[in-house]
This record gives sequence, C-alpha cells and structure tokens, in this order.
Amino acid sequence: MRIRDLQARAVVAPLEPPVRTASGHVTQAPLLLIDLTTDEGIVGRSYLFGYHAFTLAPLRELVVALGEIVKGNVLAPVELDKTMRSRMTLFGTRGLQGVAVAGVDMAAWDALAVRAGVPLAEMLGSRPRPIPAYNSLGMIPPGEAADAAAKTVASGFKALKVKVGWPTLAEDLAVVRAARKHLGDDAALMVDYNQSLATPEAIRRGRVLDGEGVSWIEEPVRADDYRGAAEIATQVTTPIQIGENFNGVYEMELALSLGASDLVMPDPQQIGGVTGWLRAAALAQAAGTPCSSHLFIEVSAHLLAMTPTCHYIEYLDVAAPILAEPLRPVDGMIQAPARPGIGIEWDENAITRYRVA
Ligand code: SMN
Ligand code: MG
Repeated sequence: MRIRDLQARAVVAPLEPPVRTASGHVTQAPLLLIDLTTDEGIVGRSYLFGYHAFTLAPLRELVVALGEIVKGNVLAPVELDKTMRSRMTLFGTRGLQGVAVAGVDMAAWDALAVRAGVPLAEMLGSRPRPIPAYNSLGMIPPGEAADAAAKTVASGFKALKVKVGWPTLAEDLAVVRAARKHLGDDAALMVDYNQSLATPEAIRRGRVLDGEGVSWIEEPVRADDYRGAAEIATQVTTPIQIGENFNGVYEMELALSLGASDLVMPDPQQIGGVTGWLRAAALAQAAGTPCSSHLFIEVSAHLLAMTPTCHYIEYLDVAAPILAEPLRPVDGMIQAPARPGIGIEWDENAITRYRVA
C-alpha cells in the first residue's frame, strides 16, 4: 500500500477553560488536522497542537511539504520517518520541523492500523487497556483550589495536576494545601511550574513542597536545563517530572543520562510521533523511569498501553471540540477505543466552524 495524498487543515477551536501557566496563557486550541490517504482508499488521521494560532501557517506548510516527499512511498512508518528526517539532516528537526514529521508519522501509523482493522495498541503488540488518568488544570487561584479538587474527585479522577509558579511561595503553598485537603488521601496531587523558576528558587520551593504530599513537581526550570533539573532532583525529595519538551529521543536520552528527572512525560508531537514514542518507551524502560504522556490523549491511550513503565495519561483534551467522539475518562481511567487505528473521527461541522485560512 502506498501513500496517495496528504491534506492538512488548520482550525482554531475553543479551549475551555483556557490554560493559564506561569509562562503564559493558552486561550485557544490551534490544531492542524492531517488526513493521509493511501492508494487503497485507507485514511490515516492525526492532529498537531500549535499552542498559538500563529504557528499554524508555517506548520501547515511543513506538513504539506513532507506530504509531497512521502507521496508514492510505501506506507511503512519507520521508513517514512527515516526518509523525512534524512531530508532535514542539514537543517535539523527541532521545533516545527520535528513536529511536522511527528504529525505525518502518527497519520501513517493510524492508516496502517486501520488497514489491519485493529486498534493502534494492538498493532504495537499490546491492546487497549485502562490507563490511570489525572485531571490536568491550569493555574487555579488559592481561593478556587478547593472547589477544583472537589470537582476532580466527584468526576471520578484519582489524581489532579495544577499549575503553580505564583509570585510567592506562600501562594503556591495555599493552592497545594487547599487542593490536598479536598482531594482526600486516595487521590494524587501533582504541580507544574512550566519552566518558570531559576534553580535556586526551585530548590527553595521544592523543599517546602516536600512535606505537602505532592506526587511530582513538573518542569521547575527551563525545559532544556537538564543540569538544573538534576540539581533540583538531588536537593528535593518530591519526584521531578519533565519531558513534554523533549525534542526527539536523543534529548530524552541526554536528560536521562544526566539524571535530570525522576519521571518522564514525552509529548507525542515533540518526541517524534508513534515511531519516536516506541524508542522513548524503550529508553524509559532501560532507565527504570515511570513514563507518562503529555496531551494528545487519543494516541497516548494506545502508546501508554504498550509502554513498559506506563505511569499516567494526562487528561487535557485540546481536540475534543473537533472530534465526533471525544475520549472520556471512566472512574479516573482512560482506555483507547476498540476501533481500528487511533480512533480519531472528525466532526466536520465543527471543523467548518473553526476552520482558518
Ligand atoms: C501545558 C501547557 C500549556 C498548554 C497545555 C499543557 C502543560 C501540561 O505544560 O503539562 O499540561
Ligand atoms: Mg507541563
């Protein structure tokens, strides 16, 4: 089976509630929707998340250009990955280039599994199974943290992540203590600084959080400051979590080799799609490091099912407004659908509504 066509459509969907972080707000869901069609009429689907609308135009140009490169090629995702990356050797695959490769990769794997008539997890040698999920929220003001925690538990989640990095440690602590109190003893609480601290301040705040029942402290410093993260991990008892910004598996390997964190959470579009994730999962297993996912719950539900050190799936469903059947948590767990492929079905009416040129 060969690739016949690749289409990419840009939409800006609503993101409710907006995601407030200590490093900026994400108020909409800019998405690039990819449809890859084969000469047998099989359609593979994936999407990319642009964070901000201005990334969609260059991202679409890159994906369309990659489509021209892979058109006519056999639908063999690992070979396609090599072909696309070899064309970028001189230019590199950091940033949007790598994200574009991942988008084509995920659509290619989807098509392969659809043609085989099996869920992607089964194509990868596993099968859909319940993955522990955490409710992922933005920066919740101290006065609203108790209510957010209570609603999280009422929704069946057994874990909540809130973003912190308020101007003062006292505010961080107020959010953590209010959330911790209303989650009860059976639910986990994680915090995410979104790269907002310098290493000394991260150590200062981490040491205070050590006594507060927090399950992980995410991205305390700049995403690629692996030495800083490693220093924090030695000085702070609470597990340090990074990975959403691993640009490819070589960066993940470097971070692991430097002891940059206790936990990892690759992002499917940053790590290199399904092909990248397969390699990342092996690195995490070799390091004995628990591996969670970042966003992209549809493909992550399949990928984590095959991940030896599977930890948590992040429930923050940025694509729900344009999907016919968004993936919903049940009793705090998320399981990939039994449908062939990733299971992505577009809501074409919504796409028409949110489409941008
Ligand atoms: C995050 C930041 C911005 C948008 C979505 C998600 C965050 C996370 O880093 O871990 O969810
Ligand atoms: Mg994060």
